[in-house]
Amino acid sequence: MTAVLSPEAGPALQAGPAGRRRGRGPGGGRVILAAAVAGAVLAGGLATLLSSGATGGPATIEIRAFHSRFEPDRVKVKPGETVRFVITNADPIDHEFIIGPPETHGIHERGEPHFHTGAVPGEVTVPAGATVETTWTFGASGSPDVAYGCHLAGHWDYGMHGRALIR
Ligand SMILES: [Cu+2]
Repeated sequence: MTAVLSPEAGPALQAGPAGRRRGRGPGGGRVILAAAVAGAVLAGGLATLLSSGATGGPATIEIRAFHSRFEPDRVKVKPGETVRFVITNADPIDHEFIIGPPETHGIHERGEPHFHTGAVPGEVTVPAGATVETTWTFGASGSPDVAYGCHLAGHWDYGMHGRALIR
């Protein structure tokens, strides 16, 4: 996905303590982000569903934001499944967790408000150090996989996104 970065969306990036390290940023003015995430180690791998709602509630998938990546960056869900995503931000800067179709990510990447109260399912702000949850219902069998990511300036391009594979 091509990113169009919002020039005014950057302040949250500059709160990190790692600004003394310099690295290659996704854009000329984004070196602070690159510094904050330099040395990130991507755990990768497929998540397992932590619980499948024995009481009829939604399955839960835990996601960690760390070094401006999501861990895991691949999760597997069932067609039509409603999943409760519990996102913990282990970084010293805020992030957001947005899950949805490509149109949704396009809107957010273009700079729609970067603060999300959770009123919109699948769209939450995850403040530094906080754990936030949101619920998303996936499409029926045969639906395209669904991406999740953070659209704070430079984050998506850096690699702060993942995919929910509907299998
Ligand atoms: Cu982010």
